[in-house]
Amino acid sequence: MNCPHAEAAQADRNAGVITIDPMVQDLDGETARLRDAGVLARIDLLGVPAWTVTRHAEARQLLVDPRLVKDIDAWGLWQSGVVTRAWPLIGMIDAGRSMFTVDGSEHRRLRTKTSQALTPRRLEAIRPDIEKFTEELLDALDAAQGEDGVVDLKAVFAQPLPMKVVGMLMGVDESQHAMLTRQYKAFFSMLTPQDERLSLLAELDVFYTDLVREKTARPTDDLTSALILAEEGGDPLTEEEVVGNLKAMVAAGHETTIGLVLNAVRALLSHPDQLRAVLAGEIGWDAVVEETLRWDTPTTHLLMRFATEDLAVGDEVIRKGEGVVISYRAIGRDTEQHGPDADAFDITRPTRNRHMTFGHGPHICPGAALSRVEAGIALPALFGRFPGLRLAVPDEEITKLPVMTQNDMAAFPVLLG
Ligand code: STR
Repeated sequence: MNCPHAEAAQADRNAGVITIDPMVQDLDGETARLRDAGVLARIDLLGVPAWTVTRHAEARQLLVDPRLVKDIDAWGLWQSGVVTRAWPLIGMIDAGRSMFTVDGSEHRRLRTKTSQALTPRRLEAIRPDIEKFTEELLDALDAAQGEDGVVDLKAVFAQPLPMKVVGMLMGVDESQHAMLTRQYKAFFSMLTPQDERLSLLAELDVFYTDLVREKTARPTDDLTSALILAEEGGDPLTEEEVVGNLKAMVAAGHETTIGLVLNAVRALLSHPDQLRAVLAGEIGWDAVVEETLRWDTPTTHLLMRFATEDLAVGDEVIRKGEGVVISYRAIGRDTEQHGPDADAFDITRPTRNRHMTFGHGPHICPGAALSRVEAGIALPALFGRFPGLRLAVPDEEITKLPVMTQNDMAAFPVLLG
């Protein structure tokens, strides 16, 4: 580029680009910078440029716009070979054919059975199982206290609970839960070398394919078997599609609910007046769950959608082939949606149920009701058993994991009281 105007324009553009920190050293600062950059912000994801949407209203529009699709083949940088499987975030997008990666009528075909299995009414049937898992893990917490009384609420409680629930739902044997937990931890961490990430994804594909074949031969009453079985006169999913849905369910069901439970506990412990009001029954646990989802969403950034034609949003234009991220943390802190104190945690906030953390439109989280049931059981049970629960370290010492898309803590050391 030797034209000075073009150079200046390029510099301007670079100046407006926000580099997303893979080490997550200042999540709130980064979220504020994204919001300040406008409705649409230009971001850099490990060297790859993308747009991100930082506002509730505009995200809501874009999430129902059929000109934005999940198909990676619509991405200019993928078509041209600039982005390849060597990019550390590729597993967040190129995740196989499933309800997570397909749109339109094919998407409905891939998703219907799963969403039907996860309605609030259907979930009532597994409530007793979730309660039982919760009680067992509370016993385990009690038993895991060290000499100093410290126990990691993440490792012993918040992490195993969602894995047990999604494992039961999908028919994944308990003996595999530790392996899956380890693999997903490595998958999401930016410290994992990319060749290792690609080989663990390949291993997971083998694991899930074997499971689907086993369920094909001997169907049981889990959702994996239901996904395999064709409806009468229906159009059955292919093996690849069942595998895709199964891995999306296990990854999503496991990872995000850990964050929801831990972030809620953390918010309550650092807002003791609000904890007191909840324990006194003045306000429901549902308020805690919704406000946590808004204020400290488990999903910081959701990758990615691609424009199939030029799209005008506010005073910017997303060009055909460009990638769009949805920045749920920024969206949860939108002052236009939640008021000037959007950065404050407040379970009495009138807009607490009007967050968009589960997304919107055709891809809206099919597990939303399940995560609400899980957190709605886990939180009261935890504080009921250990009313004196408190952090074992100052709140500032809780560190985030180096994960770009998810809002994950390394550990959550507590004293049970
Ligand atoms: C992880 C890798 C994989 O094998 C399959 C999927 C598909 C579903 C994705 C998941 C991913 C990452 C976490 C996601 C989940 C859907 C919901 C969850 C994005 C890419 C969220 O964090 C909201």
